[in-house]
Amino acid sequence: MPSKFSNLLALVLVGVNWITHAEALGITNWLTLCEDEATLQYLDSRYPGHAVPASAFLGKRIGKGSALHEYGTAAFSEITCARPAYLQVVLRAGFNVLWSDMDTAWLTNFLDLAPSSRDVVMVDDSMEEHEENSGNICTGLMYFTPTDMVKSVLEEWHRVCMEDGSNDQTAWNKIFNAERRKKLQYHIMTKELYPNGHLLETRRYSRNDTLSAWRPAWVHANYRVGYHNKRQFLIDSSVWQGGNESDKPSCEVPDQ
Ligand SMILES: [Mn+2]
Repeated sequence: MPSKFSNLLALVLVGVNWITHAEALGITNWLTLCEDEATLQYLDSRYPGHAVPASAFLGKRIGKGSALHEYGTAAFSEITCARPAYLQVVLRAGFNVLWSDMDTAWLTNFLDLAPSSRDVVMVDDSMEEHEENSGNICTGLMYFTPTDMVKSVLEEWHRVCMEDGSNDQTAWNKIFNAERRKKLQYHIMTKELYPNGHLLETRRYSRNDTLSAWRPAWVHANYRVGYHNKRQFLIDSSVWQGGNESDKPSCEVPDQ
């Protein structure tokens, strides 16, 4: 039976799946943020120049050990609340920044579809028919422009996330729904193009189903936890290009 740690390391194959799809779309200007040493080494050896340790963004190590990946733990909160801090580094340097979870497969380049000249472009994570009404933004895909408004929102996002001990998505929706919605220039992508993982499952989506008129721009393996569940969902959706079990990291790098 594979160890728990081995299954955590195997999540890197879900990341490899994302990278394979992005490269197939001709996207080259991506960085993957690595929150543990084993993942960093594995991805750096295969995609030199693209793998960056989280500490390079934050100036310190955060979290420790396998608790990093366990939803609901304090270490997970620390990691998930770090997201606005990562984004701030890029925005302060004057660049637009697009965040994508790696438990996704891009079938179209988001930047070919997203409107420009918005503070933020987002996707919805609800089962509501109209994405504008849900109040449940998915923080797994967000595109920011470095405006003063955005920088101040991200500061608030980080503070509220840490204060509430919640996760990045709960904190984002709390501030977005409360007040920011009125001030931000935002756009929410249509659910037909950016459905969540639950909706995909409900519709039994498969990319190989040539009879289906439905052509989502991404597949997001959310609404399920862990390597095996996410990988199986991506296989069922006919978008798995993350390689075989035997490709997963074999050496376990202990935490410093
Ligand atoms: Mn995700």
